Amino acid sequence: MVAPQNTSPAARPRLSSKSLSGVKPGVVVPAYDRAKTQAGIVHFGPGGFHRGHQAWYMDALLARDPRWAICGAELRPPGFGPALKPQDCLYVVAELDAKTHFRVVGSLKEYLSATDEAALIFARLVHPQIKLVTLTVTEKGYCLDGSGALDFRHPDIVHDLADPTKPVSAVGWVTEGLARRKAKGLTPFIAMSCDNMVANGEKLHAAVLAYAKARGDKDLESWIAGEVRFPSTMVDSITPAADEPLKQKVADAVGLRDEAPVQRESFLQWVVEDIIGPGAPDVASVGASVTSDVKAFELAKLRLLNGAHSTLAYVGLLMGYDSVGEAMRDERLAGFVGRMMREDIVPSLRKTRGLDFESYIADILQRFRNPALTHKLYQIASDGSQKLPYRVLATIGDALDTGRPIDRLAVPIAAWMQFVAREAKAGRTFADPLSPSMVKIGQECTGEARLDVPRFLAMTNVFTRGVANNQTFVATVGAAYDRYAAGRLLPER
Ligand code: CS2
Repeated sequence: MVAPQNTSPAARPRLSSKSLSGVKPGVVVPAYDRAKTQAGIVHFGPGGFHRGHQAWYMDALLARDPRWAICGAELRPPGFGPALKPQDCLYVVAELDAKTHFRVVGSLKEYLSATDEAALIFARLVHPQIKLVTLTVTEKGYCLDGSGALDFRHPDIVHDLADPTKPVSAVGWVTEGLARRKAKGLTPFIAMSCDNMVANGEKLHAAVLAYAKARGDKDLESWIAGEVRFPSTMVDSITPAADEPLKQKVADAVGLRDEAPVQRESFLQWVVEDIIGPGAPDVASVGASVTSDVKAFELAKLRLLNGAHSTLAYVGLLMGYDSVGEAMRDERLAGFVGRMMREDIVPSLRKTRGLDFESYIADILQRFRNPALTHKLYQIASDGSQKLPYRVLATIGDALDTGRPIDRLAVPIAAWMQFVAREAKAGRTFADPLSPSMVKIGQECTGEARLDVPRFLAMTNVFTRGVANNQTFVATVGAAYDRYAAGRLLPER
């Protein structure tokens, strides 16, 4: 009797430049000679989202322009370094959707650690071939306060201002990189945020300028103000964190073991502000949209898709669901989210060419129902204190300013508060930079809105004073909070 073949990933050869020719038929591999590519981009935060999104676009572009390989710079090592380096930074993107595709991406040329390889990262930042510096460091990675300005009390910024030549923050790295290019008489690189924040380019620009000013370097400050471009972007592709079942799926489909695969839906969108201009990679030639009106796309995506995601996360977890797909199978919850998008969020958005709200909403809800992807609600629930201001509270602010009802919009906020209370009382902490204060507030919760809600509203980095002191807001969130305690979170309609 023939022994069954051991198909566990461990039994497969490891993905690398050497083993690449051994991939199974149908698996797409880089359509260029990686040895002939040059790094033209330094990317801070080369995590799963970046490797399934921007690195994918660059992988396509490298087939016709070898100048746009990526040097990955990890600010929170080790990250994926230990998994990717033995694979020559090759990895598989699994597109899991109505159709399934597997592609080996080769655009990530290296993966450098900001703690052990800082000198190498600086050498790249001052290399004339490096034209673009991009970032996916999450909302918290910009060290901004509740108003969106650089937070000079943030420990990373305090650290960096004490010695700007040894930065730990993204703003510190970008500014020091620019300072060293200026000192060498080089043209600046373009600095481009690819994170889920409204006006992410303007925010990075303002943060870097404020930081340069605080360094007391007037010349650098005016050079940055005059010479450096900070285009805004909108980025979109649902990318659940990788897990062991994914590694097995990839090993079966590709025939090689990948310790750092990426899974995502087939939907992919990148909208880039047209100030990116000359000297930048031709991203439009590989499917990105370059436009002067990024803001309308950012607002729509952050409020409709990410706002709905955060609502499903907190309400879904409180209702005992584990994933987006599971929560969407609850027709009451899915119906509620659809109504909130159409009736409460769309009125806060600005129309623009190429964006039809009704079909956009229908597509988003369809994407949430993708049976091929398991997107954990806990993953989306992380960093709530950083995400809710852009995703829900800004929409509430607009509704309050224009007298529109906020009954539905208040639900994700009340759900977040109830989620914090539940988790804290269960002795759990939060994947959130404000976890210590959230745990304290959560543990003190009584279950009564009149006592608990004011404690949350005192979080000035989350709630603007305008919203926190608005009686309609306080009363409506309070009503939703107490409704949950009475066992019914969703409003009648
Ligand atoms: C999600 C996003 O984890 C989250 O907060 O809402 O990562 C979302 O999947 C992406 O923004 C989709 O483009």
